[in-house]
Amino acid sequence: MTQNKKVLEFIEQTKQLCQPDNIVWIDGSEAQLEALRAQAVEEGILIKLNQEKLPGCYLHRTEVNDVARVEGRTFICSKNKDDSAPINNWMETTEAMNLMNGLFNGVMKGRTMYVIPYSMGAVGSKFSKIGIELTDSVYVVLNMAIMTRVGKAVIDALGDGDFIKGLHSYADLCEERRYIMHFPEENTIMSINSNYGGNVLLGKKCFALRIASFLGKNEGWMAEHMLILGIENPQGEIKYIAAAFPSACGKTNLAMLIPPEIYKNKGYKVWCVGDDIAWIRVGEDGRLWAVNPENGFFGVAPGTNMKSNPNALLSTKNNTIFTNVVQNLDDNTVWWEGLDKNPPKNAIDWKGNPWNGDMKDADGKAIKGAHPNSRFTAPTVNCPCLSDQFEAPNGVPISAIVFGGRRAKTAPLVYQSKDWNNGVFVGSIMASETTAAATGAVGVVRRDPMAMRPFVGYNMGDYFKHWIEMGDKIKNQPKIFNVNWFRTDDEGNFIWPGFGDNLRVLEWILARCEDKVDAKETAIGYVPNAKDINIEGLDGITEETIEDLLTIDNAQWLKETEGIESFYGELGERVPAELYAQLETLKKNLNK
Ligand code: GTP
Ligand code: SPV
Ligand code: MN
Repeated sequence: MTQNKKVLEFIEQTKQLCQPDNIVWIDGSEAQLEALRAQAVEEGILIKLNQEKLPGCYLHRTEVNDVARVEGRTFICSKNKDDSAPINNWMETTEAMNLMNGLFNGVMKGRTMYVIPYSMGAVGSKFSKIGIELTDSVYVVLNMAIMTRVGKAVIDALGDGDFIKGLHSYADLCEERRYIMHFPEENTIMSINSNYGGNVLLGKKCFALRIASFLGKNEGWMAEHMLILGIENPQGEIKYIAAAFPSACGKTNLAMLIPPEIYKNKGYKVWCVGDDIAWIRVGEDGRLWAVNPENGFFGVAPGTNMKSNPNALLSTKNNTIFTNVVQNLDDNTVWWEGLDKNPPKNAIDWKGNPWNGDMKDADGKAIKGAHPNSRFTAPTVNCPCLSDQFEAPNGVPISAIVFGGRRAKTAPLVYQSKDWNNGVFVGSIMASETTAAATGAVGVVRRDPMAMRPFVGYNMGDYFKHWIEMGDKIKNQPKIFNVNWFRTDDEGNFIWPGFGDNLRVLEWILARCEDKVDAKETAIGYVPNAKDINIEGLDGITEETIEDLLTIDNAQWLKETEGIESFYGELGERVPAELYAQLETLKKNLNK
C-alpha cells in the first residue's frame, strides 16, 4: 500500500519481533471493516446488537482486570529522568526498549497483525499528524476506525513523510506485564497486555496528548485535554470556548450541552467541536485556534440519558461500539446505570453474568450492571450538534479557556483569573476527586494541573513554562476561568444543577470576555455578582444559592495554598518562578 521506506521498515522489524502469522493492512473501506466486524462476532469479541433499534452497533466486554487506564503502569521514557519525572513514571529509553522488546518477542504467533494508518486531524490538513498502529486486536482496529481517520487516504497523505510509531498487543492481558510506554524522543508508543480504551487506542491519549504535548513544546503549540464548543447567541454570532476537566468530570457533557428552555427560546445554540482533546496554535491574527484531532467520541456511558445529555445518547444510536455496559436480553439492546429508571429484568452484566437490575452483594449493596467506566465509541458525525467547523483545517478561534475539577468544597462555581500568567497558575493548581476513568481509588482529591496530570509527555515544570511562554506569543489572549459544577451541600448533594444549566455560567464567562459585565475582585480572582448568573426558570435555585456557590473561604484557601506549595515542591526545580510569584501573591491576598 506504500513505498514509504520508514513505514515498510517499521512493519518488517515488528514482523521479525512479534512473528504474526499474517499481516493485514487496514484500507479504511466499509467492506473491510464490515468483514472484520463479522469476524469479531464469530470470535466472540463483539456481540451484534439489535440492528433495527441500534443499526451498526456492537457490544464488547473486556476482561475484569482491564477496565480503565492504568496510570501506575504508564511510562514516559526518556534519556534523562528529569525530562519525564517526577509526576510521570520514568524509565530510561534503552532499558524500556529492551524490556518491551522482550515482552513483544513472538507475542503475535498464531495471530494476525493489523496495520492501521491513521490521521489525527482531517486527512491532509497541514496541522494534522499521522500515526501507524500495529496491533493484534480487532477490537482496537474497529475502535480506531471510529475514533480516527484510517486507511488508504492517510497513507497517501503521508507520502514519504514521518509518522508516530505505535505497537500494541493484548498479549495475554496479564496485569503484571501490562505496560503503556511512550518514547517522545523516538516518536514511538508501545502498549502491551491491555485491550482497553486509552491504554490501546494509541491515537488518543498516547499520541494526541502525551507525544503531541512533547511535540507542541518543541514546535510552539499546545496539545490539551480539552473539549471545544461553540455558543451561538440570538444574533447568530458564535464564540468558542476550550475547557479542561479531568477524566470523567464533564467534558463530553459540556461539549454537547442542550441550552435550558429560556435560552433555547431566545435562540441560543451550542455546537460541539470536540469532547476530549484540543490541539491549539497561535493564528496569524494573534488569537488561539483549536482543532479536535479525533473523529469519534469515547464517552462515559453511566449517567448519560435523554435529560442529562441527549446529544451524546443520540450519537450512540448507530455505528457505535459499547464497552462494558449491560446487555438487555429481551430486545438485545444496551443499558447502564442512569440511562433510565427501568433496568432490564433479563440481562447480562458487564462481567458476563446474568443480571436483573435488582441484585445485591453480600453487604446488601446494589450490584451494578454496567462498569462505572463503561463507554461508547461513537462517530462524531452522529452528533446532532456537531459544529460545521469540525473539519476546518485551522480550527476555531478561542475566546475563553476554562479549567475545572470535581471539588465538593473550596472551589467556587466560577471565577476568572486576572491575566494570562495568573490563569496558568489557576490551571496549575487544579485539584479534583479521582474517578473510575483510571484504576485506583475513586473520590480522592489530587492535584491535576490543567487536567493533564496523566497526559503530559514530559516534565510538568517544563509544561508550566511552556504555557507561560505561549502567553507571550498570543497577542489576543483568551481569558482564563475556573469552574466547579460539583460543590455539595451538607448531605453530599450537588448544589448546582449542572449539565445544560452550565450554559448559564458560560454566558457569564463570554460576557466577561466582551467586557459586558462587572465582577467582584476576591483573593483568588474575579467572581460574579450573584445577580449576574441568570437563574430564570431554575427550580429551587435562588440568588442566595448562587451567593453560597460563589463564596470563597479564605481559611480553606490558605490551607489550599499549603497543598499547592507542597505540590510545587514535589514537582522540583523546573516549576517556573512566575508561578511561585503567583502563589506568594495569592497568600498575601488571602491574609489581607
Ligand atoms: P472522559 O471521557 O473520561 O475524559 O470524561 P469527561 O470529562 O468527558 O466526562 P463526562 O462528560 O463523560 O462526565 C462524566 C460524569 O460526570 C458522568 O457521569 C456525568 O453524568 C457527570 N457529569 C457531567 N457533567 C456534570 C454536571 O454538570 N454536573 C454533575 N453533577 N455531573 C456531571
Ligand atoms: C479519559 O480517561 O480521560 C478518557 C478515556 O477520555 S481514555 O481514552 O481511556 O483515556
Ligand atoms: Mn478524557
